[in-house]
Amino acid sequence: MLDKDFIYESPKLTVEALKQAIVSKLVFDIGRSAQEATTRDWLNATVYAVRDFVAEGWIQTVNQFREEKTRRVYYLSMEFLMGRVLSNAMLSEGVYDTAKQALSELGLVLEDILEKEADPGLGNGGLGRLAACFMDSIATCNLPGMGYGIRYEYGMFKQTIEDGSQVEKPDAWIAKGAPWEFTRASKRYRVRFGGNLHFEGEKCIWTPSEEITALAYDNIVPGYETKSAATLRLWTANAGDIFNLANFNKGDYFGAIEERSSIENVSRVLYPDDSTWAGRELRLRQEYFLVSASLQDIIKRHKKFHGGKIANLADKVAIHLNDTHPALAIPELMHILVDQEGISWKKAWDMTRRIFSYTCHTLMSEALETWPIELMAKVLPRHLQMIYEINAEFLEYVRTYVSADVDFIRRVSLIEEGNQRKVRMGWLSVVGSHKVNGVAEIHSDLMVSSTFADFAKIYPERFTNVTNGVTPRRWIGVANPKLAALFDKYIGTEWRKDLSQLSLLKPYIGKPEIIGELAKIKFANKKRLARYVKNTLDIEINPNAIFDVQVKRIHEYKRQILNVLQIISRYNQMIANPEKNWQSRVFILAGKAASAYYTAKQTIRLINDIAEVINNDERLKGRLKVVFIPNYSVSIAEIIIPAADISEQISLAGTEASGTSNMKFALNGALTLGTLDGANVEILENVGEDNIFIFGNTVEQVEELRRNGYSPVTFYQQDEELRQAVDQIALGHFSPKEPTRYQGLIDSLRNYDYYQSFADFRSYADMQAKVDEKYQDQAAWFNSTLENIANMGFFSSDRTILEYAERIWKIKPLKLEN
Ligand code: GP0
Repeated sequence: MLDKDFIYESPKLTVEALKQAIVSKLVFDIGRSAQEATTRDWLNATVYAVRDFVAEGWIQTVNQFREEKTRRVYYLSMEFLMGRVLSNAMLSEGVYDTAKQALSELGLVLEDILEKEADPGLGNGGLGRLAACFMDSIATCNLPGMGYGIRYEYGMFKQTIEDGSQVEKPDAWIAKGAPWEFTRASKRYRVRFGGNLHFEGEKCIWTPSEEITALAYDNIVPGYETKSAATLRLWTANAGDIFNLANFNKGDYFGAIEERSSIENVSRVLYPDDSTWAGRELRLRQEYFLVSASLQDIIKRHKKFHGGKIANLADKVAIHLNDTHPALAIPELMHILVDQEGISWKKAWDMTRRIFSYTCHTLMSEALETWPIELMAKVLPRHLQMIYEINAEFLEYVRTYVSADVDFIRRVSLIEEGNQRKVRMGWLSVVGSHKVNGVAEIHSDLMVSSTFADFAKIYPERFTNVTNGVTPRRWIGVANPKLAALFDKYIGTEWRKDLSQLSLLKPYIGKPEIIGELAKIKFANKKRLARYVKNTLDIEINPNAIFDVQVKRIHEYKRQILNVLQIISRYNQMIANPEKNWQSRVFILAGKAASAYYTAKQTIRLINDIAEVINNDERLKGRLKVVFIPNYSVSIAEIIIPAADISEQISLAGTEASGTSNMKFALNGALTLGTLDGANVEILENVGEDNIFIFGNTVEQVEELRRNGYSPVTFYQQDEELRQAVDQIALGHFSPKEPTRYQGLIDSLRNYDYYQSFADFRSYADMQAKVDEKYQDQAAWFNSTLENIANMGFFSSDRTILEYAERIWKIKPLKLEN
């Protein structure tokens, strides 16, 4: 599959040596003979062999960081959506072909083995996957950094489709074996909850009532073509050590153990909600569990490197908050510095603010975390106390230097007043950090003018933008080896570490040879996806059709419904004008709905209902197909994205913070069909308007419509095609057995349409017609995809992470010893 001449090969590992290593792992670590070994046994043996190889460089990196006592960053995130590890690790180490050959000599096929690897879904979507790309870039750029997260026993649920509807199943990924991780038996920390406070003079004493133990599991994140590797440390709650201390102290042995069941759930399951906030006690406990274990670990390591000294912590440590989920780290660090280390409040606060930085990933108000005071008082009384003190001091500052306006003060207070008083975690994160960033230019601008407008008055220099990026190693190297080989052939291999080199493709724009090769690669990837669809869903799709893809979480703001309306309208036109020379299309959708999100689940059902009608309508002669691919995940994305011709990025302007699949698609040679939202805006700036299909209202127009009382029914009445599609759904055309199935969905669209799908329908449908037109001229199309790719170099997560390193974390890449 990979073109031998252009792939970096490790000089050190021979086929023979790797073969021996794999067999030896099989026998001595797994305890199986080659005769009785299953594919999974061979997978594990291969992983152990490759892991040894990666571990060497990893240990060296860790040692060097220690010796150089260098400043480092710790990335705190409730989600890391890492994806499968083996093929990425082999490519990074330059042993992919060696392993392929070694396994083949053992009578095995590497690709079959790769398919057996579990895909740990320890994240929901964009935010978790971004954290994974960042780890890859930290490792590859030799940056001194480490990630901290939770080792959920159950990650994101597995989605199956039954009778057209989403059904959630637990994904017990650890049960299949987690051969990559290293258990760190010696890294155990106690995490405490509950109890009460009392004061001894000035000093606040917290007596917790519950205690659990956090255990560390380390995952190596190999850097590409470098010995350097990063560590992702994931915490697990140790059931054996969970006690209710209060009961225990009262001599209630049984009660103390009985409590376990409720508490030991801390690392059991990932909250499967993307962009909305659950507000449940277990989630608060999870957040604190991550924060407490990680900070203890960070401080212990710091002291060990610096002779027990803590005064220089802020010079040596940067901690990044991936959204507000780990924001309790701010009061936790204050608690450690003030209560345990005896540092003065003023000094501790100064250190805290120098240490923390925070990324905001959304503008959606329902995603902003606010914790009820009573809940926090119960679970984390000392932290609530700390937050009150931080707030008092902050509001004093605001009154003195910014504004004494009562309304202003009420708005910026860390405590929301009202029936139920709440702690505002976003506000806490801004006040406790020295830098706050959004994830695309438009998002960072809107953040400053809306969500954090008051704070931008108080701390204007604190806000900044760092546009997201994605790792080319996984999203081109692993996912699209043929395209990677094409790049290698024309511009050399350096693009993997310096994606701006894609611009070296520019001289080839308009050259038939490369354009032909590009078209062939796309076709091969489409055939690969068609095979997958045939095998899993038994649906035939034609690789000569336009593959039009929308894959992402199902959410109203992302507007899968707009896509559906357009598909139905296209279907109607095709039936009405059968003589027309219709461009063949396959609409591919995938994504999970939060389990409690009714409208999103209805949307999935509607997609499957229209697919059923359209795919079985023989009048279309197979020229239109709709496919919903179940269980969207990193490994399925790796098959879908390289096969796309059109990348649907159609959120309502002003709602998608950045998007990151938009970058992956464009890098893989799809053209973007999108609104002026999130990073689409910067993609347009980079690739130029001839190579992207932009439609729909701008943020300003969206706001104006809202201000003037947006009336979806007006658009519905004016546009016959829209009206027909909407009525068909409403009247049960696609759900004949239950005609009223989508009544509620449609009523809400006709009356409110909060995300203004009706307003953008016409320009969207017209732009889709332009897509058909452009696709007619294949040479022009693939020339556009080439120009598109050549201008996408900016969107590497290496560029992103180096911006964070320089402007926010103030850390420097390490010069590695050989
Ligand atoms: C944002 F607020 N995102 C959140 C959240 O809770 N979860 C999440 O995945 C996403 C944004 O929606 C995004 O626009 C963005 O690119 C990503 O965070 C990373 O910044 C699309 O996935």
